[in-house]
Amino acid sequence: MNDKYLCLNCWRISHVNDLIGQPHWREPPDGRLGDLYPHSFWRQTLLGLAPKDPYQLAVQDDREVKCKCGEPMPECAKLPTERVSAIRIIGPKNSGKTFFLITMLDSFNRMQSEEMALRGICDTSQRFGQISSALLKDRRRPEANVTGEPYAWKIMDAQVEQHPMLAFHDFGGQIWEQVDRNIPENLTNYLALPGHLILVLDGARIARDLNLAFQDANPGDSVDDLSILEHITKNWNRQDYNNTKLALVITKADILWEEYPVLREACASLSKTDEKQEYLRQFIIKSGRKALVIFVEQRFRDACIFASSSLGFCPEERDQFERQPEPLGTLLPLLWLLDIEAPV
Ligand SMILES: Nc1nc2c(ncn2[C@@H]2O[C@H](COP(=O)(O)OP(=O)(O)O)[C@@H](O)[C@H]2O)c(=O)[nH]1
Ligand SMILES: [Mg+2]
Ligand SMILES: [Zn+2]
Repeated sequence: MNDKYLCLNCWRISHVNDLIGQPHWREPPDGRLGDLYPHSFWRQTLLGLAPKDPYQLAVQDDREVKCKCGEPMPECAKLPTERVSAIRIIGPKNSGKTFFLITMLDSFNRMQSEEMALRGICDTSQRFGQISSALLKDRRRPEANVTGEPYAWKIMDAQVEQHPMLAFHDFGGQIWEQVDRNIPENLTNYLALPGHLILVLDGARIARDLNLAFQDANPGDSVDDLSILEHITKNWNRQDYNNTKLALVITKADILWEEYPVLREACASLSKTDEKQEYLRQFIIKSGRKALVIFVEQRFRDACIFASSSLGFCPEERDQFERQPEPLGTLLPLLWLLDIEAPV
């Protein structure tokens, strides 16, 4: 049994054997020898009833099944495949990660595909449903959680067995400002998961960098996109880069597409043609991110630039958005990372 489990508390992936503690030997009141063996031993040998799954056996024997971090490992945390990889979304504070994820998943669920579905790991769907409906139903900004919440989904596909899972930890953006100090273990583990990356580039910040005045930008931000990427890849070797595709996603494209109509086109369809990619590349360079572009092109197995607007419009500064979000371009990066052709 090679089963692996994902701990949503610390983002560690563990082999089932590493989760199971020592048995509690049950000393029976009358000291019968038979009871010194775990229940499953007798069930298995005498009755042939016990399941062979080590997790099940451990539960039957009243053994603790827990992660190295100390949290109990629920059975729902079992991963579907042996070779685990995870797509992660990263980016600075306020860059639009949460909105992007909400609308990406919504678009995925609406996709006209009979074969594919997302399944939240453990209580992900329940928890994520709350922030998701805040935006999609109530048209409000979901409450930001300071400690950050972990979410993970399995990508189920009738055709392909080995899809990566989708993993997201909504870390508060401040975390990047202290990257050289103590990084919490869960962040370290999250960043060390094998798999592809979505790096979110804040369209509002790009607008500011291009001197298009925009109120929503956060002038206080000090951490740039490249620093985040450098931090994540600090201990990577050639092989790690070779295994990783990077989607660079310009969020909040609605702020930019009046001045730069190509960004609207980029939201609508995969701009994998050389010409469109070159335009987007030059656009990012023009915004002052040349070093980032060179870093990405030099190292990653494959990189592609995308634009997206989670809302589909530029909202007025209000508590409740004036319209229902009409996301554009939020699904394309995921389909590209999964090597799936976008449905036309
Ligand atoms: N114009 C526009 N603003 C957006 C869009 N997505 C997010 N925002 C704004 O950016 C803010 C931060 O987004 P959020 O997803 O919470 O950022 P996070 O900190 O990276 O998770 C939101 O409160 C919105 O005001 C978008 O598609 N268009
Ligand atoms: Mg967020
Ligand atoms: Zn753990």
